Amino acid sequence: MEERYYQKEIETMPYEQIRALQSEKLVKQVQHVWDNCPPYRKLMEEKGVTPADIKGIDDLHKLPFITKDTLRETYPYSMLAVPLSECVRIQSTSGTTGKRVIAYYTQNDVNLWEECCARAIVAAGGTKEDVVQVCYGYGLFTGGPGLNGGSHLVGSLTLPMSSGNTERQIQFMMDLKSTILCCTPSYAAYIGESLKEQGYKPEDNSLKAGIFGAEPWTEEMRHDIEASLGIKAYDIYGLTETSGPGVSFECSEQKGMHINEDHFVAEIIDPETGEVLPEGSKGELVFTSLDKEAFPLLRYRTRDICVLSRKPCSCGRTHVRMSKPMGRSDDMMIIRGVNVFPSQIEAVLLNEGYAPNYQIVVDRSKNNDTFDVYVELSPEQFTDTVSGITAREKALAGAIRTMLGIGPIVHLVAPKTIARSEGKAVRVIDKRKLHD
Ligand code: DLL
Repeated sequence: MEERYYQKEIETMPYEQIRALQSEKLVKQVQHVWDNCPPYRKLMEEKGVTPADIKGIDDLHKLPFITKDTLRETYPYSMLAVPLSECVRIQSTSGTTGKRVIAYYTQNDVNLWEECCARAIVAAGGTKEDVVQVCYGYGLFTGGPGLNGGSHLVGSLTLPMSSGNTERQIQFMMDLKSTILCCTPSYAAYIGESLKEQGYKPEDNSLKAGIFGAEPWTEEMRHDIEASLGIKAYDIYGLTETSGPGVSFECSEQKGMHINEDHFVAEIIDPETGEVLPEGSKGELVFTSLDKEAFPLLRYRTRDICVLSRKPCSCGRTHVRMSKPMGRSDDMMIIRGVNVFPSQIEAVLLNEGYAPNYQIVVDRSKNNDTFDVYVELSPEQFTDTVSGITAREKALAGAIRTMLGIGPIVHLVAPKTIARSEGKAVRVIDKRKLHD
């Protein structure tokens, strides 16, 4: 199949030209942030850097990092760098109230974000003849809105399904002959299983491709999904802080995701020292957004661990490729596509009158994440009847669902039965094998 591009000139631009473009944009972006974003100006001042020190991309390492904590501390307006009246949209990460990160967008920011998603859709074979079924969540999560906007730009017929209601997903998929499916890989696997349960064979649907991301997934899972749906499955990456999905995406070669380097500069750093590592090293991914107006993060530490490669790609795209994220340098888990911090669960426990003696166990069964929370009862609570305990388990699961958007199975256990550790408490047991 001949490779197609959404913006060929940019996507296949020679490396030297991309770097020149990045340098030009970086100088302007640093000035914009210095002039309009007091929290970042303060960070620059603390590091003794001014816009005059940044003459191009080679000076990037002089700038201070931004972390999720920086963003939380400055909630709710955080790194906003334009008047609110210039903003047309917010999106937000999941998180404890008051600790969410809110990302702001001008109309231009939305346009560029949607273009990135359009590049991903075209790389997966999308055209205006396609029917794109978007079953990422809509709302504050960026998955639905991002792919929805990209699909519009490509001119495809867009089905804004959002996630859930699998029966309806399947009905629309069959009746409207969807050709491209966009959702988390775990939901894609679930849809595949549901189709099989309903007696459909992979060739009964019209799907040709899937664009799956927002959570880690293995090559093995890719093969399972491809076999169950009869499609080619493409990876897509992004995060709310950098606008959402479409920061990088897979092409037909499927050996890493091309980062849209006209908009984002990627660096790999040592998560302990912050030192920039050479190409090919494994480390924490850091992004600088070159064009974002409202929320222009410079050197944002993603906490995702991966490797960058500049090896030429057979698809003709010249933009650097990132490996699938291989882990995180913080304690965030992604369960059924939702970002979960143990501290959020702890906050619910304390709020509901439990002591913070708990353990979270995550596993994967039939391509679906399982999520169990074991919580110790206090000796007073332990005198409850069995039915009383069952009711408490349900109530606690409900409270956690309200906080996270996904519910665990809660197991209330006898006092002092969760192993104590001498050092850091082992709060999370993640049994999923997500990396080869
Ligand atoms: O997950 C944006 C997105 C939506 C990406 C739809 C792709 C598709 P957040 O909720 O802010 O944004 O979560 C960002 O999710 O730092 C990674 O740890 C993880 N992540 C995102 N894409 C992938 C992927 C969206 N393809 C966090 N593979 C990131 C592995 C991913 N992890």
